[in-house]
Amino acid sequence: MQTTAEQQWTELRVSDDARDDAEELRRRLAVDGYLFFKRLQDPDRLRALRREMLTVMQGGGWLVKGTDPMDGIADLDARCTEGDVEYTTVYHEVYKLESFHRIAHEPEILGMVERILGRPAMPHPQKIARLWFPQYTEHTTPAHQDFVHFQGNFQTLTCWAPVGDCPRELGGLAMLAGSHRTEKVLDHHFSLGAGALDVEMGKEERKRAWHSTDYECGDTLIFPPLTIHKALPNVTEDRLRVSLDNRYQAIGDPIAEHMLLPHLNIFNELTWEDVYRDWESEDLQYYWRKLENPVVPRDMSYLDRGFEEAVEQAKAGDPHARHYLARFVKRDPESEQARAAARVLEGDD
Ligand SMILES: O=C(O)CCC(=O)C(=O)O
Ligand SMILES: [Fe+2]
Repeated sequence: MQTTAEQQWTELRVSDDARDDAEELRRRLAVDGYLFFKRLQDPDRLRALRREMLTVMQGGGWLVKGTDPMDGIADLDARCTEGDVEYTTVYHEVYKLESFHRIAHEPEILGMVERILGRPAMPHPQKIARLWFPQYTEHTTPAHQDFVHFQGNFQTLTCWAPVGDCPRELGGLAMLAGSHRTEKVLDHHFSLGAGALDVEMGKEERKRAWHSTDYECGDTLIFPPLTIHKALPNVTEDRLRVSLDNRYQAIGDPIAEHMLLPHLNIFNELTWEDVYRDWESEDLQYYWRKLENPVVPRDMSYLDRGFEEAVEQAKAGDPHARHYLARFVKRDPESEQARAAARVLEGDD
């Protein structure tokens, strides 16, 4: 058992010994609710991507001027997170990198997913990076099940990997081992942290142990959409945490419509055309259009309920809820939710 000021956790179980054994991989996934591999992905390729991503972030003013982008030394005055206009602006520049999309298609990761699923698979078009500032811990990703965000089907797998080393203080992912065994989507509630939804843990969940590790570049976690997980807080003095969490599904299974769009495009309508503008090759552009996956509508009820809770909490003066609502107003003042948020923040409601 490892202890930091805020967390207690057990080391993640490493499944390197079972890499080629599909049956054993599925058995472990059924027990633990995750699979963890050391250096499943090529660390050099991830380091090259790290340089590219952080160079864009430096250009966007997120890193201390004159520092090596590889060090990821954040300018604390630039702190922002998902939902903030300032975050989307720089994030979407990172999002245009061809290499950031391509890395999700490498055989080392896609092959592993196919072995686990036992079917041909594809990465979701919506790739995701997390660019998490230090000294900003109230925005840490709370405990949740991915299904509330990504939906589609229950076989989808999330693959989380840091882009660079990610020791505990940088705030890597922690898994609630075995928590997928509840076999249902649990209630989630408003939280300020990334994703804005915090799972309501039942008696069974509270008995379970958190598993995490000091991640090294290339290490990869794979888990299904009901496993509860969260990020540890980035308690470093000045380092950005950079990670990928891409999703994979068997070809032919349903996919939720928003997973066909660029991540966070609801905030500024970034299109695939925008993303592809400077790409050198076309093979990964619109690749999913050649594959048959039934598209199902996005279920907004989880986030809508969180919004309603934030409204109630903001009325009672909760600073996190007020901060959350203020983002809606800043982002798109004419939207229905922004108007409701403004009324609450101005005290007219
Ligand atoms: O990296 C994070 O903070 C959150 C990632 C996450 O929740 C996921 O990979 O599903
Ligand atoms: Fe997640």
